Amino acid sequence: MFDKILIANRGEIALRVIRACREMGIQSVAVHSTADADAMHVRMADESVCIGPPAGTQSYLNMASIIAACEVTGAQAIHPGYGFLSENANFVQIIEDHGLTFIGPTAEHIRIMGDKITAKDTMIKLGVPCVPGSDGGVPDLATAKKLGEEMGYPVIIKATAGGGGKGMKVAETAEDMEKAFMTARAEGKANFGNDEVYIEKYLTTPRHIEIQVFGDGKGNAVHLGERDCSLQRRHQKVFEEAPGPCITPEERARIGKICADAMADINYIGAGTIEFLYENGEFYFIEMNTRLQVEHPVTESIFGVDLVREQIRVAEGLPMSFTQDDLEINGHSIEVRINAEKLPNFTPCPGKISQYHAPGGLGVRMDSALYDGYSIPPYYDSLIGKLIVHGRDRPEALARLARALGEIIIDGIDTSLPLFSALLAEDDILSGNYNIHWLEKWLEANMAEG
Ligand code: MV4
Repeated sequence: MFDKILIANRGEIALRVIRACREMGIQSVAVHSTADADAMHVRMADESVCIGPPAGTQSYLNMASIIAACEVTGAQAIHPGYGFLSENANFVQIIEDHGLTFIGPTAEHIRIMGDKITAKDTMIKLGVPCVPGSDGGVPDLATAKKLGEEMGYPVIIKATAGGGGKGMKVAETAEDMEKAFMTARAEGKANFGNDEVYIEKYLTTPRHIEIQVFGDGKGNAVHLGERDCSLQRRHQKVFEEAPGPCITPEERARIGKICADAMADINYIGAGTIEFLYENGEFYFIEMNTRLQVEHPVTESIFGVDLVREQIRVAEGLPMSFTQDDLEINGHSIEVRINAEKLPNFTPCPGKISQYHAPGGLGVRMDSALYDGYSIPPYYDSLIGKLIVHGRDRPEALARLARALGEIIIDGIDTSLPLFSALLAEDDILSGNYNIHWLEKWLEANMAEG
């Protein structure tokens, strides 16, 4: 059993892991940059180690410093949180070479899912439904044009190493193909050092539905239903909920079993998310994330499980503390991401928090590393908190969200909070009638970006 875990992250997710460690009687080690000496994760952990200057590349991404911090403190395992080194197969390899344990999937699974062509190929073989498209990579423009004719336009060209919307171009017609193909290639090369691309039928109005999976690495795996994360701006999620407002229990059971069986087949270990586009009652796999996600609390709320605790258990070689039959959905949960950003342009807005008051009461969870007088440094992601509400049903969760938004005080900086109150006045949000394009269209109509 681990008696000390190092958390290779900062902010709310570092607190999330420290809390799980404390409940399990495990000591926690925080690492931090010089800019984060006063951060809450440093205060809350049992020990802390400074691992470098402010820039993420020199601190939270600095593998040598993080390994050294383990050796100095005697930590036996590393939890990567999300972002930073959480999906870096080389990091996992280095951790294992030092006789330490990575709390997450194997380097091999991270590598497979990190390359989207390999991921899709793997999922097809495992019986997971995918978006119709090219069989693997598309070598040249002539092949791309031929595929476009065969599949029918619109199609989408994606870089196999892509992410965050980079290296992804839609061709509405044959005339668009040359530019779309060349641009996707060039973006793949420039951003990820990989110019391999593949082609898919472009789905015009899907929802983003993702299935939470969890494996013990020994051939046992479960699913914990879906999250609807369709409300995004520039590929950043803004509002997430579980269960999905448009998914029936039968659909959930069917796609959930397909995902759990696939993960059992490959001996997947730990938490994973299988992303789908959902249109006209069909699920189409697009990619898999081999980490704990930002929005995991909505799943925790409706299933009453602690996913970080389970990650630590399976990393120790213990079984998961539940089986598929134990998992039952209770009510509805919604998360909103609170960013240090100024509307209407979502400009990053770091600075000093003059006053912070977290909302509370029944069904309200606020995951944040803020405190009165804290200065948000300008070097990292603008996420400063997640408000997660839970109710017996969706209307109750929405009412709690509105109530909790009224209680929050974050003074001294601008935040994305006003957006959420505005969204709660929209019939489409109240009825769950939205797809991946809804938020961008709404922002265009209501925010008049300056
Ligand atoms: C698509 C798609 C439509 N058809 N693939 C965006 C980022 C990456 N995760 C996959 N993405 C998309 N892939 C096909 N075949 C539309 C998107 C997409 C999107 C997906 C999920 C959430 C928001 C989105 C916003 C724009 C485009």
